[in-house]
Amino acid sequence: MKDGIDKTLPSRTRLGTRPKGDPLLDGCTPWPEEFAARYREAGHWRGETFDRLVRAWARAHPHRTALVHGERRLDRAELERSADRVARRLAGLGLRAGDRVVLQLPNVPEFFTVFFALQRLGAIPVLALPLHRRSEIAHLCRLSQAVAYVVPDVHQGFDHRELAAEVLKECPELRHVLVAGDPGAHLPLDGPGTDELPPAPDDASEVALLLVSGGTTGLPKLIPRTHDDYAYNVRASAELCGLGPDTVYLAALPVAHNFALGCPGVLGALYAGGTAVLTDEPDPDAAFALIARERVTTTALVPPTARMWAAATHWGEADLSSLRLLQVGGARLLPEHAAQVRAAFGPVLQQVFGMAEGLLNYTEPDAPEVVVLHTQGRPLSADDEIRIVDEDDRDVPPGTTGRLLTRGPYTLRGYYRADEHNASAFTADGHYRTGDLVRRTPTGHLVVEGRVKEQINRGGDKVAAAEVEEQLVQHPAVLDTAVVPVPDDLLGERTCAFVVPVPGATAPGRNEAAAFLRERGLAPYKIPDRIETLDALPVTAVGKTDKKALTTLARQLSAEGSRRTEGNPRS
Ligand code: OOB
Repeated sequence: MKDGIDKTLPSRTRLGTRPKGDPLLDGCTPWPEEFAARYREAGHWRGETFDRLVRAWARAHPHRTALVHGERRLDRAELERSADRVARRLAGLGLRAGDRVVLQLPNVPEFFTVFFALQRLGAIPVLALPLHRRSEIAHLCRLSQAVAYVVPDVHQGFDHRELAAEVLKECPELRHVLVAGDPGAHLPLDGPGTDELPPAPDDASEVALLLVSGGTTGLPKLIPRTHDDYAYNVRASAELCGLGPDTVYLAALPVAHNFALGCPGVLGALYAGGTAVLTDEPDPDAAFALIARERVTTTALVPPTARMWAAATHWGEADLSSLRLLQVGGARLLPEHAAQVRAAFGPVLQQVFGMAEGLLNYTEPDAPEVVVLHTQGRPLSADDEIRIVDEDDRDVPPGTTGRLLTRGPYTLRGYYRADEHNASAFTADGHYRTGDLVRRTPTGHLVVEGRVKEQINRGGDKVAAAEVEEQLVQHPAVLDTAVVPVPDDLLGERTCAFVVPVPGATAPGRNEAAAFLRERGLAPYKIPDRIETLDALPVTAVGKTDKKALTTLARQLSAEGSRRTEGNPRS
């Protein structure tokens, strides 16, 4: 062993130290060696693997509470033991280092026991969101060639075992479905395993997890995150946010999402020696009771939930005095809404502008009020490189709005197995094109002004227009379609689909379109909120669908719709 790298282990998932031309987890793009060396020298990349981390946490404070869920409490030693048990179970089923496993669990302790079990084996979790359905899951299984899929039994009224049965039919490489809870026709997560585990892989430059991108094209993309880069993401976030042993982090957003997982999230709380409380009920009644009971210090919300919480402080009597940091991100928080949240909770508000692809921006916990209300924060790392450019990739003058490009020690260099998409999603010198329109203030804080990517941000849930269009056009009565955002008071945006019917046919209405898309297995938040019928889609001078014109039209129709509703409250 040299530099913590066990040369006897398969090297196919190593990143960063790879000799030229040696494919890692095939389909990943390593950081060029000069960058990897710089990030190590700077102390960002420390060779920590998540398996070593969970063991170190258990050794340092075995009886400190790691996870709380309802009445269940797991201390750090129990977390490590449960992860080992699941690792032996998975190894007994034949899982090996480098295998991919689609992990679709809600905010329950099993998410982390499975996550760390996979880290123990060097297998790679693909973090599906709880609301993903057949369309997304089958795609993620195929793309990652997953050998196993881990689900809850029933979650929020939805039977994931039935979903898994459908996915199994579509994905021949999927060998096992494991259920946390009543397994039905599948395998229980708790079950017999092997006695002996192989040595844990120890190369931190390997891929530790695959995150799902919000997407802009037809199907979701996967984002490889290495141990080195993600551990840095978590550690630097925890430091900036002032987390420590007294931190009690409430995960009210899905922990499969980067924000609640690692920014600093549950992993940051554990890293700092604190505790994470898991819940799937972000509504103020349930969450406020949990905050009071567990003396929660830190949590992360999307803007619509933050506004609901702020409104609820006016009539609730819960004791929220333990709260020291309220992170809001995932979608634009308007200054007036930021002011409402700050007025309701005090100077604990932090804006976070982040992405699963990497780059994170935070307003500092001690930032002046004007910065917290009016900006989306400053890049986390001194080595985050930011460029703000025009459509020809030329830098815009300081303070001007432009397209945000970035590269750095925790920002991907390429999506997983997506060569063609990568050619346009990155510049030749490795900057990721975020698709966001930003400007930079003299203090270096970014203000998000809009975006150029064809994505609708439904209160933090990302909807790729192209993905919905590709599904909707399969409807027998739909000739053509285009999906655009419409402004919404609560969610910021909702989706509007324009449809052109096949000649002689009647275009589907909203209910029929929704039923059709559900039947095709699309996640519920991607189902269009409005459907409008047109004879033809407007086109630009070069013959492309004119999304700008459609966005304006959708805005007008929705404003007219709400005026009509105001005039006739029963309509
Ligand atoms: C977070 O990650 P994703 O991958 O779901 O979405 C990233 C995109 C950004 O490119 C941007 O378009 C939008 O979401 N976004 C914001 C924002 N935060 C994210 N737009 C305006 N204001 C903000 N504060 O959403 C995410 C990941 C880690 C931490 C926080 C959010």
